[in-house]
Amino acid sequence: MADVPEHDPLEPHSHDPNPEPPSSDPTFTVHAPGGKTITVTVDDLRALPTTDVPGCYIVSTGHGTSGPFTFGGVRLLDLVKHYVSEPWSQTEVISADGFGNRVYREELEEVDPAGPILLAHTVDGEPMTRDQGLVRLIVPSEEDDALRQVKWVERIIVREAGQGATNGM
Ligand SMILES: Nc1nc2c(c(=O)[nH]1)N[C@H]1C(S)=C(S)[C@@H](COP(=O)(O)O)O[C@H]1N2
Ligand SMILES: [Mo]
Repeated sequence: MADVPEHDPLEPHSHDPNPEPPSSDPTFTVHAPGGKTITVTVDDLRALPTTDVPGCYIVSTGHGTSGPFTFGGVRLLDLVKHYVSEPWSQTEVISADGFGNRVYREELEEVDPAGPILLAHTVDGEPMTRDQGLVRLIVPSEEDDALRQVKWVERIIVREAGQGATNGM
């Protein structure tokens, strides 16, 4: 896509996982295409409809596979629909330690058989801890070294294709 850099740092790439939460605060921000920024707390997230996705694995060649887990949280599609009214076509989900993923609207609307993409706040029925990644992006279809399972989400930039980098990021 024209607005994505040739070497997109948000596409999955070989990566040494950071074991430590970069901060203790799980609050994150949503950046709408029009420039508006919304602050979202874990309580705000818990107040939205929750989806549970069973049978999720965190597959890492480096340190083995863990799971299966049942992750509970808000579908990323539901979050964007809740907070964004402008046209949009992709999101950038970025952690406080700089790790991140580009997630396209088509991936959110055409749900993979493995399950919908979530912003998880619950694991196996218990509140997720900050050490476990609160708030964590869960991409149930991903089996490539956990390169899309972004822990400690700090900001979600919602973009319309063709829109350049805005919001000062
Ligand atoms: N914020 C953040 N999320 C991340 C990473 C990271 O370095 N920072 N590493 C990824 C990688 S490469 C792996 S293997 C898993 C490790 O997740 P786990 O600690 O739940 O096993 O987190 C993924 N999510
Ligand atoms: Mo990994």
